[in-house]
Amino acid sequence: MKRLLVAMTCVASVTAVLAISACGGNSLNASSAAPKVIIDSDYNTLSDDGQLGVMAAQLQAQGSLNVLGITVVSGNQWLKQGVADALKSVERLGVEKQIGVYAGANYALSHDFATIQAEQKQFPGGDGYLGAWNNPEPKSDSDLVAPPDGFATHTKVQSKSAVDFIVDSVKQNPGEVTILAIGPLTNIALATRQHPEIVPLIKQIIYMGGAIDVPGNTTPTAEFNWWFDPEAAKAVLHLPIKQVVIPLDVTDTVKMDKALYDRVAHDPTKQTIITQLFKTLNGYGFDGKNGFETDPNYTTNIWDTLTLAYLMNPSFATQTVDEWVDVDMSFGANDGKATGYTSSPPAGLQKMTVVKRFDNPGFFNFYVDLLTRPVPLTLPN
Ligand SMILES: [Ca+2]
Repeated sequence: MKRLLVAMTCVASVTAVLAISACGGNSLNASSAAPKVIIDSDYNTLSDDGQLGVMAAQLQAQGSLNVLGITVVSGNQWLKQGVADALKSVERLGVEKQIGVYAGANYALSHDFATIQAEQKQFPGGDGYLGAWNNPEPKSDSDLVAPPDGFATHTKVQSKSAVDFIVDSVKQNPGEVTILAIGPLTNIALATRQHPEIVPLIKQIIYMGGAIDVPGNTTPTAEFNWWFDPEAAKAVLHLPIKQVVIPLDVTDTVKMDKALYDRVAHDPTKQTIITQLFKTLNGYGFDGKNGFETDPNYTTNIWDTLTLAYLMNPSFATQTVDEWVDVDMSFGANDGKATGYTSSPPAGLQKMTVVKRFDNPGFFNFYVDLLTRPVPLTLPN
């Protein structure tokens, strides 16, 4: 039934995604069947969160998706920097009047830096990536780093908080809102804690998070998003909401290599500000030295972007497991570690769909297509 509905929105198959103009055209208006989403993100200019933002805006422009707003949380970067990057992102894309940016939580519920330092000292390992905690917290706008093409010039953060926006949006669209949870889960935990009446009204949550049957990244056992705020992750995982997990188990098998990078960065017929920024920000790696432009064998995950692909077309997932998923928040060696139970789960857990493998070639076509379309977009108010 669900597949049928998706088919009617012209994104039924991988190939159909590439033939949108034949069935949807550039209608510029999200149709009533278009999924309504909140992108809850530790946003950045054009790493995986920012890439998802571009892809979602393009889907909105063709009428296939209705992005209600972007709610920002600290994670990859501090909240203030994430908000600045998100504001520029929507302005750059020309969707600043349609997609508002809402500021959320600046700190995890209880996983503070003193705890993190103690954990790192006592239980060393992992990739050393602590996201926002790797950098000083910006205290004012003068501490922010401008995107390569400058800060937003006229787009302001919404006055409503991320938590209030999530609560109000869910109440206004009961049973219709999907949350793409592509950062730490602090905003969602706070919204559902303060307004538990929204829980049965949320359609589904699709996470990028967790490392279930594979090693972690930030620590030997924990994936970054759930590690950053394990208390929030545990709270949200326990909510009786339809949930889909895109963990490291699958994102580790969907890597961008030089050939895929080149399809976005170096197609001479499709150069845009997005493809230029993609090259600037991904071609030289996180350290500005090691990336696709300097090392032909370089690879990277494109984690969050899989959540949007799954929403638009669940058949991108070629292998899934239905299991109960929990996360450790003991502030010990396994803080933020995800565990999947295929039977006999502890009390209070929800069974959810865990994606294990993806249709990589199909997904890569979807990814390249949406990242190389013309910008800026022209959308109606
Ligand atoms: Ca993210």
